Amino acid sequence: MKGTVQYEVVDGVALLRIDNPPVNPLSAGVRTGIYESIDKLEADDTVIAAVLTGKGRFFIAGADISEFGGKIQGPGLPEVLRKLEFCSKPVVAAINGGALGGGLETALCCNYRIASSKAFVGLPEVDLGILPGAGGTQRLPRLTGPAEALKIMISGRHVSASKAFSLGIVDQISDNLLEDAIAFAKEKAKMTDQHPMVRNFNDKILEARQSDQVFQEARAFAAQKRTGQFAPEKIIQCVEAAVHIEDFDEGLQKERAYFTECFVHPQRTAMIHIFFGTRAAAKIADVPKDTPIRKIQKAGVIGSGTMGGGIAMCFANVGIPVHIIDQNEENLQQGLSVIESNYDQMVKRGRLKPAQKEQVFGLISSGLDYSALADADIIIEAVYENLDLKKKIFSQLDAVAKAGAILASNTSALDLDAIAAATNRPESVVGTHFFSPANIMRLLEIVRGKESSHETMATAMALGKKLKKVPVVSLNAPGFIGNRMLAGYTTQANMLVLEGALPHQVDQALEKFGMRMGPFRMMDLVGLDLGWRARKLAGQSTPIYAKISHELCEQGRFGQKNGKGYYNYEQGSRAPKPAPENEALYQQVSAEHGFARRIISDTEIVERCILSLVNIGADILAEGVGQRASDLDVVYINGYGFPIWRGGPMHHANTIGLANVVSKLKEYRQLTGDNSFTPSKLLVKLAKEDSKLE
Ligand code: 3H9
Repeated sequence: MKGTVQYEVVDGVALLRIDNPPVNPLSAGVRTGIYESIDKLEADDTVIAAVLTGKGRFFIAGADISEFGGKIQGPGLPEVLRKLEFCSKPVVAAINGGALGGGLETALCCNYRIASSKAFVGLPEVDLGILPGAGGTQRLPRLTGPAEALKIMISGRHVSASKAFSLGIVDQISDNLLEDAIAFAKEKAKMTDQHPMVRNFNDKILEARQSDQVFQEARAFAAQKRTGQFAPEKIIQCVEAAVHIEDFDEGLQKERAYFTECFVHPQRTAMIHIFFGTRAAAKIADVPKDTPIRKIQKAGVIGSGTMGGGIAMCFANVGIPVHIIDQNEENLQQGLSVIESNYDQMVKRGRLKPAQKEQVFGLISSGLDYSALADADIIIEAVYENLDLKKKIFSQLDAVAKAGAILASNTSALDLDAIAAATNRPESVVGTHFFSPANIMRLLEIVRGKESSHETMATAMALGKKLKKVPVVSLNAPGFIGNRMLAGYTTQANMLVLEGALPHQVDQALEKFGMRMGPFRMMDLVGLDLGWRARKLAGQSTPIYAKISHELCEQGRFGQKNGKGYYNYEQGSRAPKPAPENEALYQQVSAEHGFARRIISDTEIVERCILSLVNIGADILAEGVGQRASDLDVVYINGYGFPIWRGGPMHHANTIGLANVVSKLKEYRQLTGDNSFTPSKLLVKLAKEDSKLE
């Protein structure tokens, strides 16, 4: 059984230390250990109280997610917590670090809670498609009141020790945790009164019976932040039960029933797939775990445009000084003022204190001279996409950067190996493809050149995590992972409009499927003129799928930037309004290119767009450009607004069955004559074997 609980008696107090590295989940060995320790301390007359704590960085990170769906060994968590809660001797939770999910629920079954100032708590089950199923939905509202408890559970956010103290979740903060907890336990053991049990705290529950406004607010919050997800409504129903059901144990039973509903729901499988997929994505199969990682203590960024500025903010936000270089003072000042106004916005929204702004902004320096980057540990180039320019920059960087410094390119489209060849250190060159806005978007594609060393790759992955990104590796191939898949998706969206759908219908169908933003809203946001201008500059003809977009640009409709594109936008607003005036143009372009416009169903829209992602994704896997199917899912969820509760496009394909995917692709090839629907060989093979994309 995984995990143990160490038992020691210190001065009449049983000290129970959970030992299940790295994060102390409640695996079978831990549950058994707690259960048996309670028996032991109950039987020992010399023990007057107990302290429960964790070894390492975590108190307890929750139930052991890797056990989900398997056969349960040892006692179940509810049974263990009941034993803990009804222990006849006072139990103090000494929360040494993170207490998440079942970890916080365990602490809530102790009589008292003391936390170190570095500790944090939370009930993030919602991120796994489930709800706190070990009493959290019934106990937390009794301490914080239902409104705060609902916010914590629906957002899944971590709550700092000081905030937890102010909300009444913990009783004390201590920087001398174990000593204080033991002394506190001894003191409490002297009490003759009954020790507090959270189940008996009813004041905040009774107060909440007066009005159901908190539930209305929680439903509005869930609809906005967790669109399409099943668990949030169940969390709300659990808290309604906590408020309205007199008998605490009956409330627990309700919670159990709702927990089971979530547990058997496909969203749970999808979201746990993403939990493990995100962690798997951070690992590179052939790069050993113990590969040395270079320290990144100073960074450089070339280019102070939108991407460069956003990337610089990522470093400053985690305390790494960063120096930005641009080719002239005017660009630099403009770039810095955008960065500063981003920080000012954060201050305005209360996400940053003014003093913190000074501190982070103060970590960003700038200049025109490359020599200032001589002591940087990594330099990221983020200038516009022009291979010759990038090669020139890399050769200059190679000359000034110290030995061992990593040179990275933010290119989204160019050949990294050609860029690396401009240096004498191709082993230290890597792609770091950030997504816009770089300071916000979590996805980071780490592009592996043919000579990028293990050390460079391991360092880039570790840096991604440090910058609070989700790093995913791609080989150096056109479009890498995300944009290559996106091209198939947007091509289909465009073709659907040529064939008879309207942009808002395509957007609505895909948004109903769960995409955060339909493709035409996205194209309007990015700017329709980018492709149009690039093609004009290169003297290229317009591909069929871009014919409508081309005509819109010819009419001066560039998207949000000038208030009209596929949609219309009012001054200063990003809300799309229908643009019926475009419909004649759609009809005209369709007719000119031989399309007889027809009524297209929402099902066809979703299947053609999403299956295109899947089909290209399968080629990416077959070519080894992406390491695993879950990496592609992680890319799509973190970079392209794919709904997490569907587990990403490849998981979605596995869910509907690869044989169905293949037959649908063939059906659409037949219908449209479009060979891009020819099923990927990998899909055909896996469908024949009745297996899955992995
Ligand atoms: C729950 O509690 C249900 C109850 O309400 C009811 C039950 C009846 N289990 O993320 P990291 C692994 S649901 C098993 O890289 P970090 C993780 O896979 C649970 N394994 O580190 C990774 O393994 P590997 C509610 C877990 O420092 C390693 O630990 N709790 C668990 O960046 C390191 O993880 C949650 O939802 C787990 N619970 O972040 C918390 N947690 O090295 C989920 C982690 O082999 N966990 N692992 O790849 C997290 O949010 C983050 O992992 C945490 C650490 C913040 C803890």
